[in-house]
Amino acid sequence: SVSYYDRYHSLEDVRDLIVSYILLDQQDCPGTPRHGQSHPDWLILSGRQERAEKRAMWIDCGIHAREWISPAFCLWFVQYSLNFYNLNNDITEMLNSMDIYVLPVMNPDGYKYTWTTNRMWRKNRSSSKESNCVGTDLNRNFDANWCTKGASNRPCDEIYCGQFPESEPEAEAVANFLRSHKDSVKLYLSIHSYGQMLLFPYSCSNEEVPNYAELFELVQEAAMKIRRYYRNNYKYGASAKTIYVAPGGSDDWAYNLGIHYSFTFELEDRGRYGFLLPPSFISNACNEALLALKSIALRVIQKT
Ligand code: 0X9
Ligand code: ZN
Repeated sequence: SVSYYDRYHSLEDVRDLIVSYILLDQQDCPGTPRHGQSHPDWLILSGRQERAEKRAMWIDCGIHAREWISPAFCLWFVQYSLNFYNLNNDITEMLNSMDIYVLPVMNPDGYKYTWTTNRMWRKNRSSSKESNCVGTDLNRNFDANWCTKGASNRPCDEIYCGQFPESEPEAEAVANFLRSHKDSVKLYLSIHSYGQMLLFPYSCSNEEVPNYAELFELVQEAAMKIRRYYRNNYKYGASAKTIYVAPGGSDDWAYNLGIHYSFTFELEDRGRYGFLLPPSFISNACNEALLALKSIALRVIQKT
């Protein structure tokens, strides 16, 4: 009776729901488009309270519609948390030290569209009177050097930045949430595919962030663990140099808001299947990203 996308506050509430959802294994389309409803829905994972002012981390998945491994990762992570809390030391420490906000699909209308109509759709599904073309790239719609080089002001383009920063309800809702939780949220993570990269700001300029060395060490260590445990290579570094210059991204915006541990992961693969990653790859892709996430989050807990 309660929708999966409703907010949950305790691990027990969601266990059955999440487990059955994961078992769908991409055979069915989770989530429904919510036309007319402006807020994406997240869930909160929370363990035992260890100190008065509990820290938090934020993970969003599915900014880009066709990157199906991304929502799968958010759900994988939720299921892992539910199953291994109090069994695995890392996840137990993470959940006891931080509330974890998980947004499984930031772009539900676009995601739905990739299941019904066009598997390669990237943007959301917003329309305007100015153009016949549909959709804004949500990862160009945040207020970080908005709509400069690496984004487009043409509504028909794949990297259309929208009419103004946070013009899209999905981006605005996430930005509002983070603005109102910025004191507790220490770690921001956005999950994309593909390319196998662990990225940190900036992407919106070639400038180095003040804690570049620290962020570099974090992604380097995470990539090293993936190499060691899964024999898979991930590139790592500042986005502008590692992938490309692109303004208006959520990671850069969150960084500038004051969340100085801000990352974007590009999950498997490196291009063989690309966005069409077969279901048989889900477990490996998610497990290696989970390893990277745990590695980074535990370090951030030590530092904050
Ligand atoms: O271009 C993007 O938005 C991301 N790559 S993707 O292929 N998944 O579209 C990279 C995001 C890196 N960070 C920023 N551009 N801020
Ligand atoms: Zn993406």
